[in-house]
Amino acid sequence: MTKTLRVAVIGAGRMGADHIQRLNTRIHGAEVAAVVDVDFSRAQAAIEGIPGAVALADADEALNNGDVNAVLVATPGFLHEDILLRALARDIPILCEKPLTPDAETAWRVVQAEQTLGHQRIQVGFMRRFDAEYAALGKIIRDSELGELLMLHHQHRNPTTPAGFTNEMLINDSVVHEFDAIRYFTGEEITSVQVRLGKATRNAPGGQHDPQHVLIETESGVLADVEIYVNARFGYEVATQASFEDGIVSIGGDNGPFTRSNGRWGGTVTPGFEERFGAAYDVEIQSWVDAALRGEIGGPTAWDGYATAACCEAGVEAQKNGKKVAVKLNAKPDLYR
Ligand code: ISE
Repeated sequence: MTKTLRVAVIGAGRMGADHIQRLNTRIHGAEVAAVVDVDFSRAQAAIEGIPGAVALADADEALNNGDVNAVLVATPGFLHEDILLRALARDIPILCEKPLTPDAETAWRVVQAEQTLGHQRIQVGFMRRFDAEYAALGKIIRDSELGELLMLHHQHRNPTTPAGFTNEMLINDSVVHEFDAIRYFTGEEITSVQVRLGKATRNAPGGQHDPQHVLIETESGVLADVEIYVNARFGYEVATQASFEDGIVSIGGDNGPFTRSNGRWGGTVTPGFEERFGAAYDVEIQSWVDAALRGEIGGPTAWDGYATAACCEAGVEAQKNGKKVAVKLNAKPDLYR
């Protein structure tokens, strides 16, 4: 049995570079064996100081490298399908950053390929499931501690958007996290999505309507709403308030340190998602590694990636027509039951 994962990280951009540092310094049972980036100098910079790691310019080279026995995919989503199908053909553990793929049709092809393989190899990088407060709220829901869950109110605010962040990306890149969180909290599929476009900020780049209000329904009728506001300027905030029959639970506020000094009170706002979810990423990657060493996966599946891609597709249609759009899902294969 494999004792150590020798990981090829494909994509050394913002998220890839973060995971390379994590694997190299904080994660047990895994090492960075190779880093691949189309920008070869970026791959070279990423392996600096990592003994035994090689920089490569091509994903195939990494997958055919005998020293590699696992892969972490952190390229832009439109490149995922091809890499995932090749990695599945090698039958090695895969951690794929979200989204699984950018649309339901390609995500379904990945699900089918894994089904043909006959066992689960892909874990999708929905890190919020590994955040301590998310996990605590999930437990309150599953244990029915406060009766039935009735509604979820989500706030998802980013300080600014990177260049090239399109209007569709408010759904595909950002609200995709809430689609996964709602499915995780309720244990149900999402049945419809509606997007309302109200008054917009002058601070959004051309082409983006910001903020947007997303209304979501699940199979049992839990209603959820998301304020997605990606040019909010003040900092980063991902928070949820859950309404139950017997109480209200809030998670995700900035909790301190809270200081009173010099005639003022307050604390600092979290600057970005790396700081907000740094600990969750560590737990997520450790969970992937531990499970992979046992021949399992340790988090969201390719089915979760497919189901959220279908929600995104409905969400982007709803952005355009303002209507409540039904989420279309194929039947869930036995592999994911
Ligand atoms: C980014 O890709 C993320 O995954 C962040 O968690 C999210 O807050 C942001 O909106 C996305 O662009």
